[in-house]
Amino acid sequence: MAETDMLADKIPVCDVDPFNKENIRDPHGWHPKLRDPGPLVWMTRYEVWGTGKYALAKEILNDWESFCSSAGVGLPNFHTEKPWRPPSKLLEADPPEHTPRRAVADNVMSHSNLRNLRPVFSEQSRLLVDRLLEKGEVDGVTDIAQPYILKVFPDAVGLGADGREQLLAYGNMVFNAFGPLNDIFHESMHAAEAVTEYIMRCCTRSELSPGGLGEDAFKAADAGDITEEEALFIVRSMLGAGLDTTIDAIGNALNCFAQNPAQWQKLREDPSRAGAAVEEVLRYDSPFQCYFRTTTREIKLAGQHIPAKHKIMISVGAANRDPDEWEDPDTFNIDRDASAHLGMGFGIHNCLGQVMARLEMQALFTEMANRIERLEVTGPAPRRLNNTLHGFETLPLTLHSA
Ligand code: OVM
Repeated sequence: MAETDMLADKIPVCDVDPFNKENIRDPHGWHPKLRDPGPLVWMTRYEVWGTGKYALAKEILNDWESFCSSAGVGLPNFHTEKPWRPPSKLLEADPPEHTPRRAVADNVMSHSNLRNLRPVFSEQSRLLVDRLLEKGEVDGVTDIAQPYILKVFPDAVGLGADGREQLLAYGNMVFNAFGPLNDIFHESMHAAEAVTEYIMRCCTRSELSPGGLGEDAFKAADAGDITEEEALFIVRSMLGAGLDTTIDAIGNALNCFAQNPAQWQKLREDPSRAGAAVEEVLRYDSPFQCYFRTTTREIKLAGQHIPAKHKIMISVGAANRDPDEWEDPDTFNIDRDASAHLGMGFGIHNCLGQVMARLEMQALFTEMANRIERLEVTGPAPRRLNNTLHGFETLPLTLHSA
């Protein structure tokens, strides 16, 4: 950008660093500085565009021809920077290549293909709550969210029991790599080689147990719908996207309910509200806070002329609390219809695992609501330091049995 354009005061700017530790810990604290100057702002720290407005975020996500994913959906621009791993064939791809892969992955992760998992998740939730109530004093991340997801999700995909903790290290790397190459990113890449080797092994056909979702992806390759390599990458996408996201969502949900006891009581009175409650958590405290698109051509957007190959940061965390879209956006209220939130994206790249994620969370919160009278945060709950995920490192809780 020519500096004179900026000085002309025509382009609203935001000089916040979304990826410094303070702003990562408290994204809602700086979001007004993203939303208020204008729908589309120039982010001086990284020289990218940005939006925290709901309507504009949706418009961008809906127009994959103008705003592509193949240049990466993080801050690194694949036009000029080498991706840290072979790009995802789903997330970091555009039509037409994206289309058949996504169709297969959608089938694998569809309601009908996952229908047998609901009772499995309910049973695992029951066993987990048994253990939690025996202890009473627990950690929402390390005793609830992590063990639950590390059990049910890899089981569903068909992974072996050994080495699963490496899935967390991998997720941490993947979601850090959507941000800048800062200290947070570098620290998470510490064990990259061993973790990547584990992940790639998990994605091979022979490692995946029969009857799992991983095998389903390879069946589609057998049927000729996608290539063998594409099937492997679909499994890799599941392993990158399927753990940290839901773990952070569960931790955020537990915190929301602990801080808002009246909302927990509402859920207890009618556990069938678990579905609506999950949507409100995803709106109010979105786990995947921000990602990017890249312009494919020169384009006029929100009154600004944007050259081709420019990055635009889309802060769904900010959009999900945009006062132009939501009434009392900073209030956590499970009675509202939050279903139009952008916490699971929008458009052709919207969350592939959304059926699974909802089943997991609804099963857990239904079981907890039936058996837990009250939850209380009993100590410091440090936020997790990740460039794009918003969750807790730990969340000490007292659970009061019903
Ligand atoms: C992928 C991938 C990894 C992480 C997240 C994600 C939110 C996708 O490898 O396709 O979507």
